[in-house]
Amino acid sequence: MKEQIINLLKENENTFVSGQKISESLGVSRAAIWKYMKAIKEDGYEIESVSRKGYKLVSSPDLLTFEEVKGNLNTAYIGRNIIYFDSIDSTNNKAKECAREGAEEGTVVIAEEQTMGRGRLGRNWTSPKYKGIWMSIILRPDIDPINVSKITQIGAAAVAMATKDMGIDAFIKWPNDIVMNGKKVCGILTEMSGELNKVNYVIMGIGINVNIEKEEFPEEIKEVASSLKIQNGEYIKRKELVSRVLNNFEKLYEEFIREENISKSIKVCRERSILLGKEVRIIDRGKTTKAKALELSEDGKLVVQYEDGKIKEIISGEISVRGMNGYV
Ligand code: BTX
Repeated sequence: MKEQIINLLKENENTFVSGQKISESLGVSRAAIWKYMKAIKEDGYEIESVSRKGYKLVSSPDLLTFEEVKGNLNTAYIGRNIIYFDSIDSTNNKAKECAREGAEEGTVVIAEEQTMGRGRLGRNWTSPKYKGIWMSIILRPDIDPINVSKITQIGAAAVAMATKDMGIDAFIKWPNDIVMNGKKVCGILTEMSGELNKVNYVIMGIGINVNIEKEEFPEEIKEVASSLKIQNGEYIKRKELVSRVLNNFEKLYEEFIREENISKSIKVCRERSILLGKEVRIIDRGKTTKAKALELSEDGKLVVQYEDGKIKEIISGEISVRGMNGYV
């Protein structure tokens, strides 16, 4: 009911909606409306109430509910169903559960905070409350499982485009991080369930450090992690960024599904790449080798040249790539 009241107030922005109208439209008593209004205000909505005039929505909080995100959303199916949590262990875990129960393609699980956010290979992902975007998109592509890792590149391109649209200059560290000034501001964790030649579902988890302050990062990641706010110097509206990521993602994902290529995503990944043209260290099962990052292939592999002149295509997930003097 809270959502319905918020929607009604939003439809009548800048005007008063009488208690009677709300009561008639939604079939609730005036007393119940009063209670809901109290709860809605506690969620951070600013509502003016004047006797005999009713209620007027003055401002909405930067929450990541569907009601807040949909304002800028222009997708057909990505993010049209948002499953929202104030707090959860991991949105990827929850998304898997929803996918197993049949959630449709494009469903997004989003949380204001993760208590056990996950990175790759069992690492953890710091996800403080109201400070970032912690979300997972459920996808059901009819593709060969070998191509699933391309979805990470699509996600990275979507985030890079979305930040660029908001005037933020972020770069992609192949294959799954977004960086600014050598520090990680976003990570992507793509997981799948499938058989040898069939994908059941894919969960693409995106974690973006939006308004985290420097002192809010745990000591052990202070050197490698940063946020868009720290880098850009300004508070960023998370709900706007979420909708932009989803809008861009749907366009790029559609190309992948319909045309079976990821040219548009690769173009963005190349333009925004932080590795191409640079000397890098390649870490493969504990062994570090120096190489130069030459190119990103059309199907998203990193082409590198080793010091002995040999050229190799690296598949994401196989190895780690680092800059010569640190993380980038
Ligand atoms: P990754 O394995 O590449 O990065 C994890 C590593 O990054 C950690 O070991 C730590 O050093 C560092 N780190 C941890 N938290 C942060 C942070 N907030 N910012 C920068 N660096 C950090 C990257 O894995 C993939 C992360 C995906 C996170 C999303 S959030 C929504 C979804 N749900 C979920 O549980 N995971 C994904």
